[in-house]
Amino acid sequence: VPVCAVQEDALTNQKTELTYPSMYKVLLLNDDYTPMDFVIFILERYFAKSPDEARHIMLEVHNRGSGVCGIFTYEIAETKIGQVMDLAQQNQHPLQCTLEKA
Ligand code: TYC
Repeated sequence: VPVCAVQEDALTNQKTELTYPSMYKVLLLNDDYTPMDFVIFILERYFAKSPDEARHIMLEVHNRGSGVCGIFTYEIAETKIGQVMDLAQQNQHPLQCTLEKA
């Protein structure tokens, strides 16, 4: 794992290697029922995509089965997945969002 800093204890001279956090891709999965405009809205609201970027990613998911919304640390990825799944469920869309180690 790549080291981002070495921490040295002033009294014992004990060195600790601090490593970068693992990163995770958040993926949207295609289905036959979720409206395209809803997926575009999700990408704008939770992943800060421009309208053009959001449409591009949505079409990639629609045509290829999945697409990357962003790359985050584990906790942020899980939070965003929860937000997406909650809004999809509230609107009774079967949209699926998942994560994959980057
Ligand atoms: N396939 C959906 C439709 O034709 C659109 C869609 C795109 C659904 C992306 C989910 O993650 C998704 N309405």
